[in-house]
Amino acid sequence: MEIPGQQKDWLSRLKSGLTKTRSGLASAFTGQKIDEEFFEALEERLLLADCGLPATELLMKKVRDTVLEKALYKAEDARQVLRDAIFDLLRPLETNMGVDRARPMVIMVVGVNGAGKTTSIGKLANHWAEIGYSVLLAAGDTFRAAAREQLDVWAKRSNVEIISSQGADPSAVLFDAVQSAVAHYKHIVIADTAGRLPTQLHLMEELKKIKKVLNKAKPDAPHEIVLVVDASNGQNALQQIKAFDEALGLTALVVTKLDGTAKGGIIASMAMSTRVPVAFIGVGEKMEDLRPFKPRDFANALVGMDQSPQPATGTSA
Ligand SMILES: Nc1nc2c(ncn2[C@@H]2O[C@H](COP(=O)(O)OP(=O)(O)OP(=O)(O)O)[C@@H](O)[C@H]2O)c(=O)[nH]1
Ligand SMILES: [Mg+2]
Repeated sequence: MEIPGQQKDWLSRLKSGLTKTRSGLASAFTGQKIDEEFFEALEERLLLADCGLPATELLMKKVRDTVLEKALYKAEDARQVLRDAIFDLLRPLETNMGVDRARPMVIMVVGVNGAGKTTSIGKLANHWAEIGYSVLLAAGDTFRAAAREQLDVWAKRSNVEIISSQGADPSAVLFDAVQSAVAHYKHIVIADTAGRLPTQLHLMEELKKIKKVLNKAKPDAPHEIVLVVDASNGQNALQQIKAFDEALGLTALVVTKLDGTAKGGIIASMAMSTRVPVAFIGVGEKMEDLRPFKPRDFANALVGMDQSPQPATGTSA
């Protein structure tokens, strides 16, 4: 349950997190009127925000068509049209990671080095623990001592349990963690894994093995296979999604570091190129900076509007 104050706080965090991307886009709206120059500037800004060509073309067509259809002439009106078009585009990416559908719910987290896996796991553990779930963290990044320590800090901060073992095979640690969670009737297990590039084939094989082993520990696990992607990787993030999805069959994405980049349009690119939904987005390093992805709020924050999109704008065809 979301309490109104929290929601308001999150909206302002989201807005401030997306400042870099928004100010890039906003410069297209500085003129007064809609003319060819405006359309060209907007197209350029969408591309610079890393929306990618297919999404940019789709958004531009919707903006142009609606402007014509409604005989709009003020650049400011086009802002709302763009917002609605972005909302329509992002809507299919929304998902609800219901953590009540299994007990324990087993979530495997993967991604390239430094994407924000461990931090995001810490934030999620804290979020779920706060609302009353028992969470067990499983340190599947067994080779680096610092990696285990980092997860340990998050576990302590949120007062949740952690299972780790130095130098052990990651599959073995994660197997034990799931077994322990079953035995102790925990709600959620989150399995951290070491960062890796999709081109490191032996490490991708290791992830396939981990997936199999989790399934051995509990026949319907893993319930979620989550790829964490850093938004500032831009178009490269799309390659990561494709490669990890082919290897593992992803169920959801976490898109981090939207605050550190002017490339927040990358989520629009994702909408054109993947079927994997975005469960959470990260807009900062604080505990509260990771929250479920809501296309409506995201579209508003991206173009700098506060109100909700109106459904009858002619952009949903
Ligand atoms: N600004 C910002 N920084 C973030 C966000 N998410 C994670 N970070 C930072 O990104 C850095 C790397 O995060 P980690 O969680 O260690 O990344 P990782 O994927 O576990 O890294 P490896 O285990 O080394 O592969 C840390 O400094 C985090 O604080 C975010 O949404 N915004
Ligand atoms: Mg890590």
